[in-house]
Amino acid sequence: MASPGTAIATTDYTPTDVTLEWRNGDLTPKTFNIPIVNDGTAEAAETVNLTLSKNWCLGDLGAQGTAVLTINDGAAPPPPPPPPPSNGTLQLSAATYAAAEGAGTVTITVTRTGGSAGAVSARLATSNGTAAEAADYTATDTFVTFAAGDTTAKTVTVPILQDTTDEPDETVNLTLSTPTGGATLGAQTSAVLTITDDDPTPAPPPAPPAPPGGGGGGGGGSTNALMLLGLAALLAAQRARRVSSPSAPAR
Ligand SMILES: [Ca+2]
Ligand SMILES: [Ca+2]
Ligand SMILES: [Ca+2]
Repeated sequence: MASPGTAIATTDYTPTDVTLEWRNGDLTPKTFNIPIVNDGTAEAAETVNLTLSKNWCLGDLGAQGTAVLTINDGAAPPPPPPPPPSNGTLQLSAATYAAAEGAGTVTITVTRTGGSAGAVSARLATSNGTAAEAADYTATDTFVTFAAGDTTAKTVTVPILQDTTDEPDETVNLTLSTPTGGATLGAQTSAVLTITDDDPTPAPPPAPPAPPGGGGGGGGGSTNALMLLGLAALLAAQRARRVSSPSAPAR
């Protein structure tokens, strides 16, 4: 006889209760079928209890009077194999960084995504763009490391050097390379750091003085005043001559 374990009669199997009969002298094993029902539901394996009981006979039941039938679910697809552990992808957090010339330092960030298996690292190095190492910034070349299981972003500090020169904004190239420990590099392996100048543009030099005598037209007011004074002196002299002429002694 089949009775429910965790399986449900009719839903998971057809209830079965059969009588097995051996005639006198018959030693052949007997079989019977229990119909299994596919309910189309994804579920755990279920059980049906089988019990052998004595109906009418002269013989005795053996020790194995019960058994458990396990119905494995046929609806659930096999679980996908677990993905292989990933050691992660390392890359810069941005394509551009910026810092004022007087900032002192700028912080560059490296991220680890997509996995954290094992300890990994990658090399971050600076190189001259239009900025000059030692004059505008301090060259930096270091390995950024992540411990096993560590996905916290890491930072690298690049020193920025102040000066008093008025100049255009300058650039430093940042490059992430040489992944170790099974890590891979992401798309953002290079970036540009811009150092913005903070020095004022010098005042233009004073205009050169106008040449003496004037070149015509553009003479200043002082020149005109000198000319007027000269003219006045000339007129005064002529008037003096006219006054003195009639008083000359007659011949
Ligand atoms: Ca500079
Ligand atoms: Ca400066
Ligand atoms: Ca400067």
